[in-house]
Amino acid sequence: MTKSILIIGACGQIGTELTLALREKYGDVNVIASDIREGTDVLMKSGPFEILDATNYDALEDIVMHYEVEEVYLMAAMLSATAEKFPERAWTLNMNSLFNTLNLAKEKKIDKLFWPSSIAVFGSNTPKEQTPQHTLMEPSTVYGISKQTGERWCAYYHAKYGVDVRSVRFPGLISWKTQPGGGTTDYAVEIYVKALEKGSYSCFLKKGTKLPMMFMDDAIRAAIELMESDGAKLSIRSSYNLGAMSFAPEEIAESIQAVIPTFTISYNPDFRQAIADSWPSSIDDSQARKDWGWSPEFDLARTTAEMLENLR
Ligand code: VAH
Repeated sequence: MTKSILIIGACGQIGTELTLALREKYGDVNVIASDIREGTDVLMKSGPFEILDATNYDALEDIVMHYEVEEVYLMAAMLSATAEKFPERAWTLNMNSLFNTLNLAKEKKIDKLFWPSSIAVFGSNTPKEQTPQHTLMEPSTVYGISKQTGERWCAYYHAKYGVDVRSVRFPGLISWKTQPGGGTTDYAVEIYVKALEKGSYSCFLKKGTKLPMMFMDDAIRAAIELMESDGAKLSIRSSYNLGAMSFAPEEIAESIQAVIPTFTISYNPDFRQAIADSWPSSIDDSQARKDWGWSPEFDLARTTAEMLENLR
C-alpha cells in the first residue's frame, strides 16, 4: 500500500523540488501539495493541491483526514532575512505550524513528520569550523531562535509522546527550479542568475564570508533518505547537522569564471552580513553519516555546471 504524503509549504524553494521528487517516487496522486498560495505551473499540474494556512489546525486536520495522510513534510517557514523585518509573524508561522503537526502526530493522526532546521540555530560564539552536533547555540536571529526552539520541541515530543519526528539542519541551499525567498544565503542563487543575465553580480555579502552550502538535489535526497531510514538507528531527534560543501562568494565567482571568463563580482554588504557572520563556516555531520549513511554528491564545480546549464 503506497503511503499518503502531505507537503506543507510545497511552493517554497525546498517544497517545490521536494514535492516533485516525492511524486516521482511515490506517485503523483499519493503526494498532496499545500501552501498559502498556488505555485509554479509544473507543480500545480503534477498532482493534488490544497490552499492551506499551516497555522490553522482545523484546516490542516481536515486535509490530513480527507486524504488519509500518513507522513507530513513541514516546509513552511519565514526565513532569516524576512524574519528580521517581521519578528512576530515569523514566530507565529514557524512555531504554530510546527505545534500543529507535532500535535497531529501526538494524536496518532499522522505517523511520521519531517521538519527542517537550519545552521541558523548556531550563533557567533559557536565554534565556526566543523561545528559539532552538540555545541553552544546562542542564535541571534528570529529565524535561528525559532529553529532552535523548534528543535527542542521536536526532541520533547519524541521523548514524551513517542512522536516520530525527523529533522536536519540545512545549510544554504542552491537551486534553479524555484527562486528562494528571504534568505541570507540567497546570494548563492542570485549570482548564477545575474551571471547569465548581466555578466556581473553585486553581492550583498562581503568577500571571505564562508558559509556551509548544499545543492538542492542533495538536500531533497537527505530529507527522503532520513524519512526512509530505520527509526531505531536515529540517535538525534532534535535535528541532525548536515553538510556538503563550504565556500565564500569569491569562490562561486571563480567557478563561474571558469565557464564565463568575463563574469565579474562586486561586494556591497547589507544587513544580511551580520546574520551571515553569526553562522558557522563549516559543519561536522559525522553523526548523520554514522546513523543513516548520509553522503553528499555535489561539490561547487558540479553545482555551478548544473546551475548554469539549467538556468541558461
Ligand atoms: C536562510 N536559506 O538564508 C536559509 C537558510 C542557512 C540559511 O536557513 O535563511
